Amino acid sequence: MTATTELAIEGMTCASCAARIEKRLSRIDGVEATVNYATERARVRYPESVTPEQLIAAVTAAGYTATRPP
Ligand code: 9UX
Repeated sequence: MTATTELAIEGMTCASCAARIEKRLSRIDGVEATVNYATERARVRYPESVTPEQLIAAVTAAGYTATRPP
């Protein structure tokens, strides 16, 4: 089973930032991510073995801020 979540991303200053975050998230096994620079949102599919906190940590490690909108 997989779940999807949306993350609000802060700190992107060019379109390549979105690609960098996608790559970083995709390094987690089973994760697929699309980051929209214009809307500052990431749409992420992740397996049961992964928690949303891990997704947020990966974005943080890349130098950006991620929060889960309510
Ligand atoms: Mo654009 Mo983002 O040069 O870290 S890739 S600012």
